[in-house]
Amino acid sequence: MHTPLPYPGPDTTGPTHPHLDLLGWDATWAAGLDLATEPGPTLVGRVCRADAGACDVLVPGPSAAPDVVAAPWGPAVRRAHRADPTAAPVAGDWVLLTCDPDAAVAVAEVLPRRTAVVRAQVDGSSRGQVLAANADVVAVVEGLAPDPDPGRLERLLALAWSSGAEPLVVLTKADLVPDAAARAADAQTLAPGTTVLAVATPDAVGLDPIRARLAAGATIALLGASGVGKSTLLNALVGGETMRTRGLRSDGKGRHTTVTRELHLAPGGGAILDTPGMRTIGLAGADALDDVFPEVDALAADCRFADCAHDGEPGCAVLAAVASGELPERRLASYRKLLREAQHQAARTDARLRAEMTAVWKQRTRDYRRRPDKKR
Ligand SMILES: Nc1nc2c(ncn2[C@@H]2O[C@H](COP(=O)(O)OP(=O)(O)O)[C@@H](O)[C@H]2O)c(=O)[nH]1
Ligand SMILES: [Mg+2]
Ligand SMILES: [Zn+2]
Repeated sequence: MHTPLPYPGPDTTGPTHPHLDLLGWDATWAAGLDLATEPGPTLVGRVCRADAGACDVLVPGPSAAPDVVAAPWGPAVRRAHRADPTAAPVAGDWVLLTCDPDAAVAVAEVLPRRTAVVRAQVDGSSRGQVLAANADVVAVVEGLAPDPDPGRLERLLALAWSSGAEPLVVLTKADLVPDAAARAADAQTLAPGTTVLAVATPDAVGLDPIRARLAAGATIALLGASGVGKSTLLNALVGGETMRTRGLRSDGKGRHTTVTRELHLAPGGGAILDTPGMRTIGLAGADALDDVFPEVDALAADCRFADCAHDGEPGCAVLAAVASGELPERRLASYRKLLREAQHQAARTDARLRAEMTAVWKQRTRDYRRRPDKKR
């Protein structure tokens, strides 16, 4: 019996596709993927909501409004996830859907991520958790009232820098303090090299630079504690109500209207990735700390010992800068705290990698013993 193709899909073989562009697709993505060589009917889509074992995927619709397809993980994705939990599709991921007429729609492949916001797992596992995929900008959101939390800002900035995306600091609730500009300048000292914006979201003050990035097609991930104003900002940027999408069930039968949940399309282009406000956000690696603390990194070049931990060693230029007042003591303490934490996490990851290598060698030894020529 012939089952109709669940989602027919437009021709996406060109360098870019206008309807895919609305989801954030660009020439670079297109260059990395030759749909003509993909086996079977394949459709490109972008994950807007992720569950264990399945996800909602935005796919180009016949009009500008995208369709959303509920798609379970295909066998290759399930295998990849077993080997590495971070391989599971998350909001922002670009995926290939198989829409074979004889089979249900499924996620065949997650395209390699351009950027990923990864936090260390709270359960102490050595694997990270991907909070957002393929953001062009990671906005660290912090409120101006109550006062911004410097340590939290630095921690989230480290996540933003290590994601590979462009970091941005957005200070909300500028309308609640008399001296927003001065406070933004203070916050700038916590984020050297990063653009810091002060916004009053309900008054739409200060949003233009963010809107400009969206209009240029950027995907912006919002990262911040609960209560800092992420949802308010999201609603202001997507116009209160997120773009309506046409719902399409994976069996192709039913159709219902639904609203995207984690990836929100801005009406004028671009997308916003909402992340849950988490109580604990552990660093998955130390690689970004030099970006978050560039002045500490620069001072460290003058320490007598190349591996100086700035912990009382003789000839330490960093401690000298603290003593002279050039480097705030809080800043060094924060750097060292994040460094210790990241090194601890790195040691756990190394232990896992060593265990995995041991398993690989054991398997190779078994395979070797089973080789036919060994039996002769
Ligand atoms: N005055 C003012 N209030 C804000 C601003 N942004 C958010 N809020 C308020 O802060 C509270 C928490 O905001 P919400 O968006 O829910 O924070 P989320 O937990 O990060 O999503 C709400 O009562 C908002 O109305 C702002 O720029 N100015
Ligand atoms: Mg919220
Ligand atoms: Zn030192």
